[in-house]
Amino acid sequence: ETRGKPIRCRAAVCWKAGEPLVMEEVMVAPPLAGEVRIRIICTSLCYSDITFWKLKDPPGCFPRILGHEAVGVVESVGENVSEVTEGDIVLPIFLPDCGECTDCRSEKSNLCSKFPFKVSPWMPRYESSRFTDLKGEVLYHFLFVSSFSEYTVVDIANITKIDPNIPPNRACLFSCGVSTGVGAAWKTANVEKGSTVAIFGLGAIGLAVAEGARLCGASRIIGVDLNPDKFEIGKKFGVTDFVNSGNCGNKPVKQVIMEMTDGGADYCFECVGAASLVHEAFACCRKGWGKTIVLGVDRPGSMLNFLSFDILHSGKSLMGSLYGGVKPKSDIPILLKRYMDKELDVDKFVTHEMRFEDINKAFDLLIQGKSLRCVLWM
Ligand code: CXF
Ligand code: ZN
Repeated sequence: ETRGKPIRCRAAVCWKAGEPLVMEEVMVAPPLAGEVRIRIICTSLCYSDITFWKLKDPPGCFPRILGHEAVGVVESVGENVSEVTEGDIVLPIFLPDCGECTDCRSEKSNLCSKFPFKVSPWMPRYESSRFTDLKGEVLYHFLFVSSFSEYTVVDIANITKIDPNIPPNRACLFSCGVSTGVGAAWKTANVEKGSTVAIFGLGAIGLAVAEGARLCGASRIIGVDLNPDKFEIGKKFGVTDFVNSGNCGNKPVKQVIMEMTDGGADYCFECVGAASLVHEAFACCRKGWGKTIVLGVDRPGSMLNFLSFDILHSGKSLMGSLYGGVKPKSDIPILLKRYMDKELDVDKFVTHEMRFEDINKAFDLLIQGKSLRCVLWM
């Protein structure tokens, strides 16, 4: 019986930017009111974990427990929590969904205003940590999830209860990457049947956009990447055409795509997190109705600059998409049902599975571009 007591367990702690994680014994405090303590079943790595692990400028918060793509089982709940109970299978999700504010009640937004999303080192409701090391020093949270730990505490606004029959090594992908990419095509862009889509960057997010665009009935899905191996990989995700941006002769990518699409793609997705690629994507979408969706996570402080004429005279839209526009509590069950009905295929994202203690190997694979998703079993 652990309810109400601190739990001692293993976590992979990042002590300093860019250094290998260290398996440590840590203490996880019981959940406060509105919070839930969960035992992580499995967690996968998302490139945002690497981005914040590497972060030197501006400096990140360390020591920190990273990880935000996971599935777990509720161990205990704090006061005022009735939405889930002990034993429920849940996804912790970095984007809060309070269900009550104007934005959560609107179909048009997934950006909660009661608990605004931010990259904070704390819990969302109390600006404090539930983690300490055995000396009593505070360990920081990450994206309100911190799943690189056998136990973590998550706000109820960041929890979605799921069908316990879904295999955990697939369910965890919906906690970030798959939902972000599929959602960007489905919810943010609202890709229509017969559309032409161009995807810049065929990592897991770009490939999830392809999967989403395929589900929406897009007739052409153009993948743009520097790595020629991505074409064969992309085909499995519905990519119909490939542009090798490192080898277009002396033609700019913009010209190649303009020619391929006779005037530009209906929807362009930036899935890398590079300002120059946002400009390239915007240039490749069709005047009048083209939409460019920004999904990539750039360094904090990075800027975009557009000629006002290029906005005014083109009639194009530029949109940001956090978590693919997906509303965690209401849209995740829809996506999971489409997975269970075998419409949405996520198996092909899982390129590796290993034990939690091998987490540094999983980091290396993702950094080297050798994995899409590596699932770690606790
Ligand atoms: C990202 C979204 C933008 C801020 C950092 C985290 N989400 C998930 O990887
Ligand atoms: Zn992520």
